[in-house]
Amino acid sequence: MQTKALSPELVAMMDAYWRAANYLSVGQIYLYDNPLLKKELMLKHIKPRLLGHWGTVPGLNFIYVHLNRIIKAYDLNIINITGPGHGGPGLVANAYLEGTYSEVYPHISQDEEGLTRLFKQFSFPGGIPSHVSPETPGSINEGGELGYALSHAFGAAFDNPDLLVACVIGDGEAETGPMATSWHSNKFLNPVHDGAVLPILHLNGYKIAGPTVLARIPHDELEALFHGYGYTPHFVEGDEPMEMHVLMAATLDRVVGEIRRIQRDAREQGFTERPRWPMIILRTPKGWTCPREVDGKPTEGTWRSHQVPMGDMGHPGHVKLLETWMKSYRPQELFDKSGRLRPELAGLAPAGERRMSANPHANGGLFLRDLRLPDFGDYAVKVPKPGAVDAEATRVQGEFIRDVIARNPSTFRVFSPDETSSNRWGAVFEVTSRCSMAAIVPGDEHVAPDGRVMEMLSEHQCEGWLEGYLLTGRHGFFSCYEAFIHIVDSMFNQHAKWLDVTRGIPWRRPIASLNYLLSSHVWRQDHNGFSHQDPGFIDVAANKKSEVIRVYLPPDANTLLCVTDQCLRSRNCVNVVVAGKQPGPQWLDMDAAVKHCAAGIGIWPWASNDQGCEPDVVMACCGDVPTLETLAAVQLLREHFPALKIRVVNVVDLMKLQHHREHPHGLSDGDFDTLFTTDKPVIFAYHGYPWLIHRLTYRRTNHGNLHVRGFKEEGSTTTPFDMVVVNDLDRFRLMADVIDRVPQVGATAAYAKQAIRDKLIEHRQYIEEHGEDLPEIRNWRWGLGEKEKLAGGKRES
Ligand SMILES: Cc1ncc(C[n+]2csc(CCOP(=O)(O)OP(=O)(O)O)c2C)c(N)n1
Repeated sequence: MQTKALSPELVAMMDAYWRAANYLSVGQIYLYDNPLLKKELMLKHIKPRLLGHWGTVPGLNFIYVHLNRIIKAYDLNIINITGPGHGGPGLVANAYLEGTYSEVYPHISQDEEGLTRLFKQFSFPGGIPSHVSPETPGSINEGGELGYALSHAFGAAFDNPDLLVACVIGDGEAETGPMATSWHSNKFLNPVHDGAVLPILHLNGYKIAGPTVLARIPHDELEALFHGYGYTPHFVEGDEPMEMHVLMAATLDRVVGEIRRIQRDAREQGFTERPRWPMIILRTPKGWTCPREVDGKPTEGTWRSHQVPMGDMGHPGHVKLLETWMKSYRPQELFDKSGRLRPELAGLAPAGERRMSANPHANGGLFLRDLRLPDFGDYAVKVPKPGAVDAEATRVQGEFIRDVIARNPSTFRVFSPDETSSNRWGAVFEVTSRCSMAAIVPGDEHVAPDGRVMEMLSEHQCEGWLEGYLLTGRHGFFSCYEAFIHIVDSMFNQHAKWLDVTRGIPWRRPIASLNYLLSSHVWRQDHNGFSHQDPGFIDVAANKKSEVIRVYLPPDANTLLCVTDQCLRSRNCVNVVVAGKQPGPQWLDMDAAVKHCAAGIGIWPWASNDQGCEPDVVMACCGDVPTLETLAAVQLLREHFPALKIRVVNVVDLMKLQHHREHPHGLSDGDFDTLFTTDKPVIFAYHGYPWLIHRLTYRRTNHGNLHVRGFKEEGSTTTPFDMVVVNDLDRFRLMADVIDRVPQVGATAAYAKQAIRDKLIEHRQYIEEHGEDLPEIRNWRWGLGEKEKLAGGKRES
């Protein structure tokens, strides 16, 4: 195959550039000193602990130099996503060769001293990690946990019409679930207003220690697989560098031509049909160019080259072998005596922001603009007095989100695994649709190629797309069932780690926060039952660095609106918002909601009767259903024990419970003690697993008196009230908890407890006969008399 653009001179130069990148990569893995091998290599020049991955690196470097060529030849705007992010040395080497590395880290200068530091810092205490971590300029995908590269790539390309996202996918990585589903992203990429993604499947044949699936299936099956996914696969296969350069360059020329044709057609004629985007299948030897054999065992082209091809450098002959290997790249042809890359080679790299390591899309905060937000107060539910009206909190939130979409037509998207409607955000379909480039048939509702609602039934895909979208400077919201957000626990982990690290990197600009709405939550999974009941994502979130984690449990629609506005304005955080979608009582008017959310936690005076004195008990609640049960319990208590002084504390911002030295939102001990007292019983009704509340408060003065009720893995397809009953979170149980802990309740306690027991028996008999909750439970309202009902009086109908 020929390519006009590639003269023999250019091939030779590109090969030299590739050798330079490979040399710097090997140097990073092995060398402590003597970076230009000016002296004979000795053991003392080698790091004592060799930590890194070589096998994928020569392939990554090969791709890089070829992308550089097309950036220059076609003036392309490319970012490069490295699935096998364990190939960190390669990407660091290229950022260094392009000069970006020295610009952001001036002490890693373009000379022998800088080279020494570059080599030493890699996988070294006080230095940089071994992966394409946030410290690596040009990276938006660490690739430590494999599987997310392609979803990230498509997320980056959405609404970036001029961007081409090259995405290297390891053949091992291609075996992961998230990667397997992410090939379908091409059904969601609109060639009119989105950029392009070029997947480069890197078949180097092996994972850590075994063969990969895709490297061991016949060519026609492989081709058919990717054809079936809707791509045009282009094969680049071989191990002879000069031939491979020519083949790769020619293939990239064709690929660029195809991408341009697709985009031109779509942009001139509008979207007509889903394009068949090109992709590359690159088959090269694993560890390409490293020693063929080490200690008599094949190494180049095998799994043995995955990490450090020669680990034990004390072994006779290994130092010599390393020296021979490094000298095979002919460093004296690549770097001048001072250690600087020769100018004719340096000239191969693109300039300025066209360098993939300096492309601002890979430092998305540079592009970030505040959203144009409507006034959330305009969506307020009118609440004449607490509990007077019912509303579906997320439906109200959906109206706000609808207008965020409308006002930000190219910088905000909604992501959901098919739950936008189910979670009651249906209002968004008044202004947009579900995005799809695939066939649309009569009967489809709200499906269109330019939709802003990204729905695919893969939490991985949604999470990956959103992360890619955020990391390149845009905004979004992920709406998910609470139980199934666990599917992306580890993706969330990786993103939270990324955010945490970027906080310490001055050149990385803050990005929009990752916002989750978790609805259809544990307490109201009426259709689905036990499998759908799991509030544990909050616990996962709470494990991460407090600086990047926020958890909100707004008790009603107006507080949910405030919190949503807050999330959309926040930066560099993960905001977890848990809110119900079922009709429920509304507690706060907008004015009160704004004040309550600003504080994050507070006494609800209208529900309390301890004004002017010490309370006998604090009834705390966090989450919409626990708040409802708490208020119902408070009402019962006040009717039965009028002298009892009760304080009601509601928590919207869960992290308020933590100490202010442990979380930026945390309360000081003084403020915590003021709310929760230092010695009174606290009955805490919590949305999730109770132990988290203990964990957050274990050092507080009054922790010994804290009694937490929450979800304890009791569930089924049953009535809403029975869910709280079986988990001991119901109003009667909370009332009993108070009776058990507060001596002041006095002589009437025995009768009240008996009435509670009888009521719970009545509840069970009623639901088993009628299939729904007792009318007095269904129709309960704050402020109505309960005493006679508890005592078995007249029932409402
Ligand atoms: C999800 C996940 N599982 C396991 C690993 C451990 N791991 C690191 S590299 C690797 C092999 C990767 O193979 P491939 O994607 O083909 O990359 P390459 O061969 O180019 O190094 C594995 C299993 C990981 N990083 N992420």
